[in-house]
Amino acid sequence: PTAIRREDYQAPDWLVPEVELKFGLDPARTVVTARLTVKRNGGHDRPLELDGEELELLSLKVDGEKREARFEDGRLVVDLTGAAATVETEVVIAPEKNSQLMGLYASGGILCTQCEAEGFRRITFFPDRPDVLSRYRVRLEADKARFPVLLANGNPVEEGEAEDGKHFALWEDPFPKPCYLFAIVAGDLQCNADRFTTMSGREVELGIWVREADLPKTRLAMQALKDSMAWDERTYGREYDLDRFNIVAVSDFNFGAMENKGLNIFNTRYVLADPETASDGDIDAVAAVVAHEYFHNWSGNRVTCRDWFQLSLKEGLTVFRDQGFSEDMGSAAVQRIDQVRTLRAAQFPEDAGPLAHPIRPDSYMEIANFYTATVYNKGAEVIRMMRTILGSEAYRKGTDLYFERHDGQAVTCEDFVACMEEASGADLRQFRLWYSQAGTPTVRARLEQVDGGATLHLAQEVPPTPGQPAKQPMAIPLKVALIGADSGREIAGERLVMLERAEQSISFAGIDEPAFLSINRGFSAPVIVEADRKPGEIEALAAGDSDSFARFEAGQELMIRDLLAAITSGGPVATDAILTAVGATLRSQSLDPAFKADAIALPSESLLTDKLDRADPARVHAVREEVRRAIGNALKDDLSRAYTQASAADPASLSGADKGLRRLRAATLALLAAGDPQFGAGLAQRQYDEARTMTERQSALMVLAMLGPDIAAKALDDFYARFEDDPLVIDKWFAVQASVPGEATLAAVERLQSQPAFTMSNPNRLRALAGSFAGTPSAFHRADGLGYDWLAEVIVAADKLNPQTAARFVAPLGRWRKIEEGRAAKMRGALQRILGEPGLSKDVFELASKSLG
Ligand code: B3K
Ligand code: ZN
Repeated sequence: PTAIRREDYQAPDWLVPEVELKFGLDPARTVVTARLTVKRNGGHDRPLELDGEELELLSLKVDGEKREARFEDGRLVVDLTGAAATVETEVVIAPEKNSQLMGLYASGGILCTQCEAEGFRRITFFPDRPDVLSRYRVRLEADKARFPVLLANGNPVEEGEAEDGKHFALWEDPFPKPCYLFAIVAGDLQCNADRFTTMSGREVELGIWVREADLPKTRLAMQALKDSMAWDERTYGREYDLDRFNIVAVSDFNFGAMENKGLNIFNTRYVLADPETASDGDIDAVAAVVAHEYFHNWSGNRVTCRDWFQLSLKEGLTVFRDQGFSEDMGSAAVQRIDQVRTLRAAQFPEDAGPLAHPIRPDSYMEIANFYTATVYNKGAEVIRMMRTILGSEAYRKGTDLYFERHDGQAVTCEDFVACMEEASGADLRQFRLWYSQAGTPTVRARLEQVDGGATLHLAQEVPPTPGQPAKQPMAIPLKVALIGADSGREIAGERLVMLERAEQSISFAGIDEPAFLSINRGFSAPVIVEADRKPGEIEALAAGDSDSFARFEAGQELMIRDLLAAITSGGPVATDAILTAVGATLRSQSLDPAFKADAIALPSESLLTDKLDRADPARVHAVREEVRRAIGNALKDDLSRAYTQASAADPASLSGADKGLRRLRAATLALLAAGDPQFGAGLAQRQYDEARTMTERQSALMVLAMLGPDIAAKALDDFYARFEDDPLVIDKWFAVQASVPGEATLAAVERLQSQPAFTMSNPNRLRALAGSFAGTPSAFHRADGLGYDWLAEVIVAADKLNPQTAARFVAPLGRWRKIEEGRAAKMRGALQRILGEPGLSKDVFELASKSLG
């Protein structure tokens, strides 16, 4: 496979202003008739070239005349003489055979589509690129009994009976859109119907379409949808634009959800939720994804991407928008901790490894591989930094200008930054490096104090990444405050420091007491800060930084310091500082429970591994466990008290306060069990038996599973029996067992794999097993390398069915540079074996070959 490069972009040769599609829907054999009005774009004499994949062409007509088809490099080439033409094709596709879940496919008796990024070419011949915008008129015809509901983008215009027990529906979408936003659905679905009145007083009919039995589980998603619509009006001045907004949930889906114009299609996982079957985390994720997809209506659909290198234009911005929504609906401080945790868990390793790429990549073999934490989450951080630098008001002026100027267009990241500059008057020339340079910058900080003043010395370094050996200094916005070492008060209030050179010093006047440095407050920039710390400084900040995010960070820094020291020295851990900090957090009267839960959690094994040079995963696990045990033992009373207090959470309430209590209860239970397994087992079993919510039940089940298979057996059996008919909960049953630390997990995973309930063709189920296993370092990194072999086999087998989902499991094997040489060699061996497989997809080939590097 060859690489496609950003710098090779050329405007489309032909535009397609109008599209008329007719679907004769049948799972085995669907006939798609397409009538494209095409217009020559510019003065050239090149033919029209249409993408197509796995299509059986029945006929081709140009301006009503039959034509012989000609293919070049898999594309249908149509010679045209004039400036415009009508091109008609008739093709056959087989949705029920479509295991890739791209294009038109069947999921549990429902026919649905997924077109982003390049799935539309699996439905009909078309210039499948985001800068070709068309108006669609779509006629669906299908058996009425099997497919009573027929949905497409836009507004319904006609429906009626057809021959042989069939019926039809005609839909029109007045907004020109790229074909990746096209969608249809046919199935036996029921609707949770509601309405929303927009800020200009228009009525919008809302529908969430699911199988009848799932209707009661759509209430939370509907509430999230209405909240999102109101929030986007309030916060960004964005109003919904069609008479209908539909969401459909399907069980087989490659990722979370898809923002098709007026017809979002969701993984059931991000729609169906109630407190008995979904944890608080799941419920929050439903709201965040509903919001995210809804927000795309402006950031992505009304203004779309010129080419796929610009993906972060819509994804970074939309993640930033959904983060803002979650911050406003819940606790902003806790949300920020979660966002940063996700960034560090998923994006920092990507940026430090063989798959590192800028948020606006320069090349790809398979675009599906670039729906990454870098494009999404680092992309969101880049938008956040612009808001920090410009201020909220100028930022809003910038987005207003962007939406107004580019409405109906397919544009670039550069167009967005230009709007920000124009609306604010700021100069973002250097800031643009965030779009082009990969790698997480490291900022070194040292606070120097000499009589009456303090100087902050900063230095930055951006590491080399594949294809980018040398980097320029970035523009890094750092929120900084000085905290009095004795008073604990802010002696220099928070200010924004712009670090723009490789080295820079900033002075603070009137500082006449010893000061501690609170830096990158609120995580103002996605960087790694390495600060020179004075004795007692980090402990003091962990106990009392006035910025709650910085306080959390200081606690983490303290834990990381002591854990890494023990891991590298080979000796026991000095746990005093950790115990003091965790104890103080648990006993605090002022901290809120959700924050406490975050603050007492130890940094993950992966995060510790990332900070080491060639780590031994077994050693990392052992040291971390030793500390968990020490906390559980030494702070048993504090933990028990917090556990009991947290048990007062109202099971019927989804308020931030109650969710926070449940979070603290789970965190304290896990530590109590680490300290005293027998006591923990009893406590967890009781919590399981008495559980009223999935949050309580799942956290208890996880603790039991970690205590050993015998201890967990009863609860695991009960869990399965209780939720047998609920696939999303059975996913948890798989995930819990595949997430148990230790080398014995592989055998459990192999047993789970041969369970009748296991299937590789359902991405949620496969992720529950393989994703959980690969995400559990002490299970995955067995010294004998069998964990790698298992994953490699899964990747190869899954690739034959569904390349996109298979490719998602390659990255864990690519982290070999971080792991001690013995295991690293086995990880490389597994990658090599994958690459030796005949008929590998582009998706897996690209990631496996880059991972070997
Ligand atoms: N835009 C889709 C992602 C499509 C992924 C294609 N491989 C969902 C989202 O980000 O909202
Ligand atoms: Zn998105």
